[in-house]
Amino acid sequence: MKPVEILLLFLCFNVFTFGAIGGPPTCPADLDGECGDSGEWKGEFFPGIPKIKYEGPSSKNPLAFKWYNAEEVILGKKMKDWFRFSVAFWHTFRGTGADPFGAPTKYWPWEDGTNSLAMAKRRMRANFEFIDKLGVDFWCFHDRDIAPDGKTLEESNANLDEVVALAKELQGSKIHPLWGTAQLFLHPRYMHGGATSSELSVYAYAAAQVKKAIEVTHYLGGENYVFWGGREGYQSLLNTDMGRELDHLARFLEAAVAYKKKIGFNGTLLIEPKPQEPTKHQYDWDAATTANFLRKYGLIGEFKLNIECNHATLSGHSCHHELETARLNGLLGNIDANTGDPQIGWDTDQFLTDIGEATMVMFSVVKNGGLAPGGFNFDAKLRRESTDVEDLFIAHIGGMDTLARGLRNVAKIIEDGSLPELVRKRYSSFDTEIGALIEAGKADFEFLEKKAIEWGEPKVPSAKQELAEMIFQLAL
Ligand code: XUL
Ligand code: CO
Repeated sequence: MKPVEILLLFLCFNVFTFGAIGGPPTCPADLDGECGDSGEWKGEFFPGIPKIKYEGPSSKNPLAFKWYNAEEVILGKKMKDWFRFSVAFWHTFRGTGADPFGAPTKYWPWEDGTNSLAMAKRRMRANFEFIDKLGVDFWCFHDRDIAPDGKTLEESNANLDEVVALAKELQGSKIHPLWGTAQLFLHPRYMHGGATSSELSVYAYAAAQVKKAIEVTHYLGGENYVFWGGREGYQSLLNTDMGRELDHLARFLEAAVAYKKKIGFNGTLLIEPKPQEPTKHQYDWDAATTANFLRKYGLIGEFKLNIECNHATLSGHSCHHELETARLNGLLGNIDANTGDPQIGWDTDQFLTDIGEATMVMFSVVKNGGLAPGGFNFDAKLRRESTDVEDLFIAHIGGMDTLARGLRNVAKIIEDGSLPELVRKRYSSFDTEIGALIEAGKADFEFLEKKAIEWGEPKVPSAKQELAEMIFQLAL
């Protein structure tokens, strides 16, 4: 082993060990931030970063919005109400830049290298300063991102309660979780899954963890609760009873619905489809698979979907396709706003920068009349090589501006009217008496055969795809 590899291994080991066992609250030794005896951070976490303002498209200021203007009304709604942007705690405050080949690259000034309760609280303060300066109203979290695991479930719950009490205080009346969730994938106990584990005691543990996560989401005024089944799937069908696992998943979700109602949590329950990673095959593969699962088990009225764009492309669809599938099934609840890389086959969780993609996304959102009580959660992270604190702001501003441009483009397309007209004309043969009979389910095969003989060979018009693409491009 080369010396540099030994050093990397040593660094990884240290980071993992600190993360796993926690430790006494300490202050960063080598940075300017002031730290009191209690481990509390004094002063700003993001000094020099102002409240981010709208400066318009001619601005060259990286710390200003060029397209997102929160109070501006577009298509009858304020931009902030179309988007309901949310910061993902796990990427922004727990992302280290580590990857399977390399040690962390990000050492934020307020981090002390521990997973202690004191550190969790300091991070929570950084979260709310970030949210305030960015000017958004929502945040999303996993239970174990925000508070350290304890030695027992009771201890983990007590840790969570302590951090959540601080979060509640820091939120004030304006900020809430867009959604909360339980982390059922990191701990080794979940290696076979949570709700679909072959081990009954793990099923029970997962249920207890979700119960608590729903409670704290409710306590914080969360508007939704997410189920992402990262390990609810399989690595091999040879050792898997898929039917039984799917039945267990349905029972688990039924119990979550019952508990939500019992405690008076009115937030929407969301399932977040993803085809694979970390398992070879996840049960919530894509929107259509998940809709079928919900229908089969009689859960369709109790859940909506959280569509993540990078998950959509991993399942071989576009984000727009997944959004439309969800919308047409009455299931579009929330968007995890990110994008992948066409050259990379895994979940890269990048901030969206493609204006064309953002415009397609906003088409679905506008057709859906918005997403509330859902919104856009930036389930997106800085690249490993982006290591300045200001990069956290620049990334979010870029993502917000990209989606804002998408919304403005959809408004232009709707106002111009030629694309909707092209689509209307394409199906206009059905806007007839016989078309109406077909659409009402009143045209049987004998009747249609008679018509086919009467009309002879159909004249089939052009689909005008290139014209549609030209109109779309003109709006970007
Ligand atoms: C993983 C992913 C998760 C969920 C919440 O790909 O998207 O962060 O959004 O567990
Ligand atoms: Co996600």
